[in-house]
Amino acid sequence: MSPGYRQRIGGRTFWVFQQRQTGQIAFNRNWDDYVSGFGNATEFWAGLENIHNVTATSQRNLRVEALTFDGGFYAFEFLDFTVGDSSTNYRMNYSSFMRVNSTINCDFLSHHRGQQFSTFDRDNEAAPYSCSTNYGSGGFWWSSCLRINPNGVYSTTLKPGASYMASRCIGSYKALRAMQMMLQV
Ligand SMILES: [Ca+2]
Repeated sequence: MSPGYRQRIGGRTFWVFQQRQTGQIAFNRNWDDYVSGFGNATEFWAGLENIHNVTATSQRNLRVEALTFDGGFYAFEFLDFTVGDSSTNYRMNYSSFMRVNSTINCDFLSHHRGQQFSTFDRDNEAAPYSCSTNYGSGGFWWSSCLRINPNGVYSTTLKPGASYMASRCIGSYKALRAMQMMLQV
């Protein structure tokens, strides 16, 4: 598994806990993999236990960056992001979307706020079917079901579809070329 890494952006330091840019690592993983983490230096999920631990001592700013196949760059930030421990199924919360630090005014995470984590083998969301199974088999804080799919299927070309690594906020669910999720530390 990968422990993620730290990077500087505009004078701030972020711990990158999710990164995808080639598709060489499959993200259709089970609960245990999402808890402990998986991947290599370029493609990884650092694990819910690690993400929980980083937000357990202090609320963090979440930053999500995305690149599109036509050269677009997007960034989104969220204030006071936390992930609970295993007894909550790693429930996710945040206080507000930070428009000032985001490239566009679109909060894809509000739909997911307060949700437990779910994977294809652990359904903790309210849809009468598995959101994970229906949308690419990745793990996420699925609601019923999504506005963003960071751990969805990686496509090497621009294709439409919510099963891909895609968001409603970016071209209305078109496969993205790269994505990072990180916490300010
Ligand atoms: Ca369900």
